[in-house]
Amino acid sequence: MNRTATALVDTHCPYCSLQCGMRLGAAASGPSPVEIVERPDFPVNRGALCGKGHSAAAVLAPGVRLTAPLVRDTKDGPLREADWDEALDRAASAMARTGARHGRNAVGVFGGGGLTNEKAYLLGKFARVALRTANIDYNGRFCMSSAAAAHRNAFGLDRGLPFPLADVARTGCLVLVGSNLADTMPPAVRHIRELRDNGGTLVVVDPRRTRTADLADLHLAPAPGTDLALALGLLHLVVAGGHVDEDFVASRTTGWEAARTAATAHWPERVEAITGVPVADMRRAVELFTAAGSGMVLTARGPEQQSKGVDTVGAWINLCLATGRAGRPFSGYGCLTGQGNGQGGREHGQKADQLPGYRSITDPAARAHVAEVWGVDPADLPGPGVSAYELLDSLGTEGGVRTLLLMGSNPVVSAPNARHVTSRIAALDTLIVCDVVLSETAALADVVLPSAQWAEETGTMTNLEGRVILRRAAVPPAGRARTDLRILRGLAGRLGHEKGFPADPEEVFTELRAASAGGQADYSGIDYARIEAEDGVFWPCPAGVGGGGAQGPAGVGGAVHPGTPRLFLDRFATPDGRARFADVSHRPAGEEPDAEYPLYLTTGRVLAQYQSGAQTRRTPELNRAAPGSFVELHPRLAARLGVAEGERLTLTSRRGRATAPARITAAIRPDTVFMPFHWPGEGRANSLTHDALDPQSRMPEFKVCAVRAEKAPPAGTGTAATTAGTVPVEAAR
Ligand SMILES: Nc1nc2c(c(=O)[nH]1)N[C@H]1C(S)=C(S)[C@@H](COP(=O)(O)OP(=O)(O)OC[C@H]3O[C@@H](n4cnc5c(=O)[nH]c(N)nc54)[C@H](O)[C@@H]3O)O[C@H]1N2
Ligand SMILES: Nc1nc2c(c(=O)[nH]1)N[C@H]1C(S)=C(S)[C@@H](COP(=O)(O)OP(=O)(O)OC[C@H]3O[C@@H](n4cnc5c(=O)[nH]c(N)nc54)[C@H](O)[C@@H]3O)O[C@H]1N2
Ligand code: SF4
Ligand SMILES: [Mo]
Repeated sequence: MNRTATALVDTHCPYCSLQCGMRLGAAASGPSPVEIVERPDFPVNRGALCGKGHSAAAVLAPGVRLTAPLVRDTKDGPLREADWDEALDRAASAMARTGARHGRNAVGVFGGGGLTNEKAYLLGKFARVALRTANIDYNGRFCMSSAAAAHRNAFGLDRGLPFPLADVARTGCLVLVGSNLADTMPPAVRHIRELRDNGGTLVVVDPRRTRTADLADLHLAPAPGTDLALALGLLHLVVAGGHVDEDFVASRTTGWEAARTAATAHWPERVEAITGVPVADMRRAVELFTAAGSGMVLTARGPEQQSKGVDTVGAWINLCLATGRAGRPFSGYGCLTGQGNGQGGREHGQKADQLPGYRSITDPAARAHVAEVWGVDPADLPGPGVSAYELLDSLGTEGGVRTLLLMGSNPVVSAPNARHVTSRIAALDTLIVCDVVLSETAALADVVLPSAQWAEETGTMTNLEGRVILRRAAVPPAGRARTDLRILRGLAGRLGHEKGFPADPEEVFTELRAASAGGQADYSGIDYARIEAEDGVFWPCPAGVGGGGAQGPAGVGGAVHPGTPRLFLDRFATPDGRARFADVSHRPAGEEPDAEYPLYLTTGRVLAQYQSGAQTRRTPELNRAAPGSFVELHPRLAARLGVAEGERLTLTSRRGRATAPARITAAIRPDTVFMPFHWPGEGRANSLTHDALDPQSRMPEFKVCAVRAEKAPPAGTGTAATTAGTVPVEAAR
């Protein structure tokens, strides 16, 4: 098949939630069929791409990606190539067998926030209609579920940013809490530079002085897991300083009295003792935030990936509400979503408790609506299943999931307490993985189905702004790879559902529009042509009144809904239109340092690697920039441990060990060490992390656990810590 792109195709990056616009042309040479060129017109990135976006074409090369289905004949045998019929037959019969033997909920589905809306939608439908299992969840639970829950608690609606990203440049003061966007969303930095040019100020809250913190007027460095106390302390100072916007609180909110009382109990000296942030810095932060007429607080994974992430985000929202910095132009709270489709991926049904259109699976009216679109009896739709970590924790157990279909995640590297998760995966009767590459998790599968990716297929994504955008196929899938939609159709057909699983993305999108119509995330007024014409459309966007309905072309015959770039300006999405304060108080992390494990471990990302690294560790240019794991630590701690720059350090937690070279920097608190989580093997950060979950969002506490550190012998001396159960990339290729 000819894999040369003929015309220039406008599309978006395969990686993070900015979904930077880019243009694909035919590659003049090299293993990849396409070349990435600049697309200056897309408003989010205005032509800029980070190194990951620039180098994304590398993963299209046939030598890098999977090109044929693989199966394993015995549990311990090797993977071998198979034809599609054999691979799909095996996968479908394993699902049917497990369902018949152990009940429908013993078949599980685990999705990903990188999947297109069409894939996420069809995967949810596949679980509920073809498998009829309750047990579907996805890696977005690891990503921003705490912010999602806090959003819904406060505003009645969950969309990452309630305004376009470019609005950031026009606020008075931006507070970034636990976001290192200079590394994780580099093109966003230009909006921050513009903010500074416009006279706005930036406050960054991060236990490390990151490249993002270097851009700030003020950097607060709380101990990991103490943001809740910090936000309450700031609110205390807002009250004490007379900065409460009484009119706003009275006319547009509820619950202020309880929130104020909780803040009163978090006086500044108490908060300094908990967080380590000096009272003077807290005062300065409040001054900056209240000085201008507008302000924004944006959170990312720092405060969210905590066992109290929902309460923590709630406390930051309280700060916005008390000061009237919400529901007004260039003010508000937002969450910087993470994965390419972290937003849309959770709106259309891969989350355990949700149906398409951000509907609740326990709401009878929602069930009736979606069941009608799907042509099934509402009573046949399963109820809510368990959350991502709980699903992984149940694998292979009595009453748990015995056969798992995994699409778009690599939990061997990215799940908390990964040694345990890897052993649970090994206990499955059957693991079926759809992936682009042979990830560490795919390497453990019984059936591996090679999926089309990004430039090889068409589909929509919803970026961090709630902007629905379109990726267009530029080349056919490499080798025998197939789109995930086609894979789902193949599996559904074998499970007796010949109809209802179209493989054409536009057809799936049309059905998604109907399923979402009337829901909170209403896409019914959006279609592919409109997205292309308008550089994306912001949801909610209901179909035109009196038009062809959700099934017809968007808006035909009625007023065309313009989409909703800015939410909440008139009212919040709660029943009474008012935002709700959260009644929250500080509490410790699930695991705090003690005599045996005296240090905080926190984890996160580096610029040149993406997530579990499945894609970016296969990109030579990125591996040169970020070749492996490391442990960041303060010079004082390094001196105490007797470790020099580049020497190997072993971290031990109650769950496992990890070893990586020391990177010594005064930019981190002396009581805290940091590891990026992109690598498997002995440098795997998630061998250490804690599986404490937030009680409401079920988000794991990736950002806080307790470890001890010891200097390790040089590599190759045979006594270094090893990590059982992982497959090095080389071996897995
Ligand atoms: N290069 C790169 N970019 C990415 C990704 C990637 O893997 N690599 N992944 C994408 C995805 S899915 C996501 S979710 C986003 C994540 O984007 P970010 O949230 O920006 O990334 P992280 O590095 O996980 O965490 C951000 C910061 O939180 C800080 N932090 C740690 N503990 C705490 C704490 O207790 N409180 C506070 N306030 N801060 C804390 C860390 O020091 C870190 O600098 O990035 C997206 N973009
Ligand atoms: N310690 C620690 N751990 C963390 C975090 C942290 O901050 N610290 N962050 C967490 C967060 S925020 C996230 S989002 C998770 C992410 O971690 P993962 O869920 O592992 O995400 P990825 O590494 O992006 O894995 C996506 C997989 O899907 C494949 N893929 C890509 N596109 C497609 C497609 O279209 N179809 C199919 N079938 N497959 C595709 C990729 O090749 C890859 O193997 O990690 C979490 N883990
Ligand atoms: S910032 Fe995100 S979307 Fe933009 S090029 Fe980099 S990885 Fe891609
Ligand atoms: Mo994420």
